[in-house]
Amino acid sequence: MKIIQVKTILTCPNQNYLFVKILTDSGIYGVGDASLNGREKAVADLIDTYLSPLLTGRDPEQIEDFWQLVYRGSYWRGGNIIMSALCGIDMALWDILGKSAGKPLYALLGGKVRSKVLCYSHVLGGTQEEKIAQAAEYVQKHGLKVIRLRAGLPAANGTFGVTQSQGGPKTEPWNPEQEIEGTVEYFIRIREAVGKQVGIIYDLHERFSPDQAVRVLRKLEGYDPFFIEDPVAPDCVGSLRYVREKTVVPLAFGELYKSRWECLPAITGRWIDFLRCDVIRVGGVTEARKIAALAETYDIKMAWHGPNDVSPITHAVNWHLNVSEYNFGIQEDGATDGLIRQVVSGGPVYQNGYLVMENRPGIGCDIDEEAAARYPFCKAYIPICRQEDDSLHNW
Ligand code: CS2
Ligand code: MG
Repeated sequence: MKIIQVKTILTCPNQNYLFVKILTDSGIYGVGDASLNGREKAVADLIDTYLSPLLTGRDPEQIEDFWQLVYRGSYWRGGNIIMSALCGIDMALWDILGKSAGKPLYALLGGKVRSKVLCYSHVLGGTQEEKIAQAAEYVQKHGLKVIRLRAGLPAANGTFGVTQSQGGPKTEPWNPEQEIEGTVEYFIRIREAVGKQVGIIYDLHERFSPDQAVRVLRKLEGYDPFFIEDPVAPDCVGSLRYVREKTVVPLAFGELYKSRWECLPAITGRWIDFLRCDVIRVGGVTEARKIAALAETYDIKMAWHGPNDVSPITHAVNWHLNVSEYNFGIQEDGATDGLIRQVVSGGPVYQNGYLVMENRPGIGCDIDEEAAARYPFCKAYIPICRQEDDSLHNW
């Protein structure tokens, strides 16, 4: 079998996505997700200009060799643009392998060790009262066992990108002292509303400095968080260790890591309980399974990043990893309903607190290219944060 064409598909069904479709001379094709919120075109150009010519004429089964060719062979290793491009291709190659073997991706990864995937969803709401009502409804009506709250403005419409082209990023305010108080009060109110049996995750979204994060975490210790996500930013590696040494709250980290080497200090130092890498950011299935194996070696559970800004293709890949990896923890289930469903079919489905998926060869998703063309790319930025003195802060 030989690769005859590599297509990039840039589309904006309410949110920009970048897909890769790899066609072979056997008629089998594979699909992958290379979306990088706010930088989609840069990734598409890398694939179209540099990577597609390297793929054409190759045997699609040589997945590891292609991964190494892009990672090491370009000399300039890694980074978000390269790894996202590599991921879109890597997913599509695994999809081809599964389809040609007539097996779902999880079977290629060693087979199922569980039948369904525990998941959590985001409490969005508007006012705090609305959020509390929404959390209670998630649990009582929809059977969610774990819910997720978030620091700052919630991931509501427009926060993640886009319904129309933007001239520049939207600015949100950030006041750390108010946020420390607000975070703790909000968590306690939600705990009272949903009861003791429900897991509560709080994504601090890299917003707090190490000392502020410790203040928040210590105050939350008595309220049993399932885990606290990204209490600090990843730039200063030692900050996570500083926080870890001062609290007993379970910690989750990793959505900004771009390789297994970046994960190493947190894994080997046991600074975290859940590793939350993003399959797209780390370069696809090939790297994801190595990262999961490394984490398993150190008794750390996986909680793959699954936000609203990745497509059902990535949610499906997460699902295949989750059912086949021993050290599964939980899966983030960012909403994938809405217009994207016109473009991508397949992917996991929510059922009473878990995600389930039909048995199909490969990843189990397909792209409707005509539907994608109906929603053209729309330039948009991730928002930014500014403090009261106008200084820029992590969003
Ligand atoms: C968030 C992400 O889901 C999460 O945990 O941190 O939604 C993140 O804000 C987005 O992926 C940014 O595009
Ligand atoms: Mg997060």
